[in-house]
Amino acid sequence: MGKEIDAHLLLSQLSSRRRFLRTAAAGLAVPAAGVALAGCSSSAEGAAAGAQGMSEDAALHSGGTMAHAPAAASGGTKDWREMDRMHEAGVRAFPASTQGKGNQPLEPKLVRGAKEYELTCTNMKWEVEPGKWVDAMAYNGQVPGPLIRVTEGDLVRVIVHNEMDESTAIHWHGQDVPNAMDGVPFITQPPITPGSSFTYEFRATPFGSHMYHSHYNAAEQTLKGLLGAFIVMPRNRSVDPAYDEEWVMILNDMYHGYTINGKGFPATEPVTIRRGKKLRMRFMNEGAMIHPMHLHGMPMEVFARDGYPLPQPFKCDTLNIAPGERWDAIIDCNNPGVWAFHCHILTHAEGPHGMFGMVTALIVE
Ligand SMILES: [Cu+2]
Repeated sequence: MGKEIDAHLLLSQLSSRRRFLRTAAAGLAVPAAGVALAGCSSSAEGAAAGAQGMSEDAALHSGGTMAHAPAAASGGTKDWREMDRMHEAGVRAFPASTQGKGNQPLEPKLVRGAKEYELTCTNMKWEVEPGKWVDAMAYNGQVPGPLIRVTEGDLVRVIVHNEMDESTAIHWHGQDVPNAMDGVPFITQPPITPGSSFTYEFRATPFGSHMYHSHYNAAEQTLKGLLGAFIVMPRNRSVDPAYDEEWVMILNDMYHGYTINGKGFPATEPVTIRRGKKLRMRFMNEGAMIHPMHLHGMPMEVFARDGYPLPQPFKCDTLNIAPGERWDAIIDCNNPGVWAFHCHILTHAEGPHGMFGMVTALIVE
């Protein structure tokens, strides 16, 4: 079942851009996207901030986290036609292609009864939006790092090679590991120094949506990309609600702007799903700020927090995800269309120049 879901997810990810473009070419999706995505604009704020006279280039390529924030008007004349043009250009560019893709499933080797993985940490440049390259720190050249998926009770071995110019260590966030495997330098292990390696080994428990990330200079290392999803499938699959596809949505902020799975809008990736299917969301926040994720058009039924099933699932349309938290939800995809899916701290999502950062779309066909 896990394999099926993997293949499904991968397929949907690979084909979503193609399908989006195809329907757009047929003249179907673009008006729908325009309508759906325009629904979250805040024109008054935008107009006020538009008067700052920031150049389009500065707006599209600013990596700064606050560069898009609506600020007090500093004089000048707003040009609503120009604002409309920039808003439209952003939506038309979506989903924009960029180099590099994070969160790719990593296959283990079976070695001495363990699922063995290798992660290599490097400094690199990462294209977070079209043409915008940022300094990143990455596992296996991906931001977020590769997705590791195991089954509850599996013996997991991860060999970490540090090819960066500073030390590091990995914390297995949400896993009940032996103390020595917890990944906190000078508390549970020596740092993994430049050029050296360290091997983590533990049994995967508990099940659920978990994460791994640097616990050394983390405010820089994790926020620059040393993070990833660590998903533990339950041995008894009936503990999960039924679902057809899943969407791992990793949030990050600061150095790379506001990102979903390592990319900012319009380079974020939509998910396309058939009407009537159930989509499982695995939200993870690896950033330094809270991000209330808001889906248009359909509610989410939240059933687990930090991997632990809730005593009572609840419905919402905006789910606040704090740093370190994971939330699991089911979306009953019963409302066709292109639906904006974005952080509702609006300074993380939309400004006078249009949408940016933590914005993507759920496309129900
Ligand atoms: Cu946010």
